[in-house]
Amino acid sequence: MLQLYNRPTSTCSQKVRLCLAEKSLEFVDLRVDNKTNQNLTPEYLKLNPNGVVPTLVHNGDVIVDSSVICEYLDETFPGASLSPADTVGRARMRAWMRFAEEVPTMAIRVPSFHMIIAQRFKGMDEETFRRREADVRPLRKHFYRRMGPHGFSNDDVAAALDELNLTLSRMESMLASGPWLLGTQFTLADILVIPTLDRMQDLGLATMWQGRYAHVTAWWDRVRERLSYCKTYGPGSRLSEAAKSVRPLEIPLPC
Ligand SMILES: N[C@@H](CCC(=O)N[C@@H](CS)C(=O)NCC(=O)O)C(=O)O
Repeated sequence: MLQLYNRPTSTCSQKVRLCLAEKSLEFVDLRVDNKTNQNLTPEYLKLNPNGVVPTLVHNGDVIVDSSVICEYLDETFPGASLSPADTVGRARMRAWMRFAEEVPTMAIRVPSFHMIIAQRFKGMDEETFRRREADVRPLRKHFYRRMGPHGFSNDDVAAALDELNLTLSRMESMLASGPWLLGTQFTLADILVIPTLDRMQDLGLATMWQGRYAHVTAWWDRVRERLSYCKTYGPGSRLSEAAKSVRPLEIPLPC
């Protein structure tokens, strides 16, 4: 039995949900609500000491970290393979996966929190924010402290947008020999960046690729035709759905 502790709006959870859908795997969908800090309960921290989603439990074995979970699912279950058959291809895929974790996955958090999530903390003083929201998080304490109750600085937002732009330009080069990031096969390399682009679209940042990166634009159209995309991005999967408003950026988009 596969059990996935996750949140449908979480980009890291979405990577695994996309992977499960691509492999046509059934799973028990266990929702972890971060607004009420369910990811920080002693029970959940026993499963995932980082206090983050997603966490997979497969027949009692606990697997954490979305990229690791995706590779685990692909290796463990038959069906369409999401990894190249040769070792060089797999090495290239893993190099892109590391890049995806280090650059766009980190970067997209900044506008997401700044434009939507930080609204939750409006009116909270710095000391209460640190005590209640930041310092309780094993892995995200300093990220939350850097943001504070008011959102990120314009410099932090600009740096994040610059990294998202770097990601798009790398994708554009790779997709010149597409249709997918590693060529003819749809792989975990594609899966790992889909949630970043979907979030960018949700935040109104799709103009960072539309009309600028033709291969990325065509790739995004192909991605959205996949059944796994439709299954992952149903109602309740977008941050903007539950937001009172989306805070506009005070800086220009990189060009
Ligand atoms: N490297 C981890 C990171 C997971 C992660 O940061 N998850 C976010 C949601 S996308 C989370 O649960 N954050 C909890 C929080 O903000 O306290 C993975 O890929 O699974």
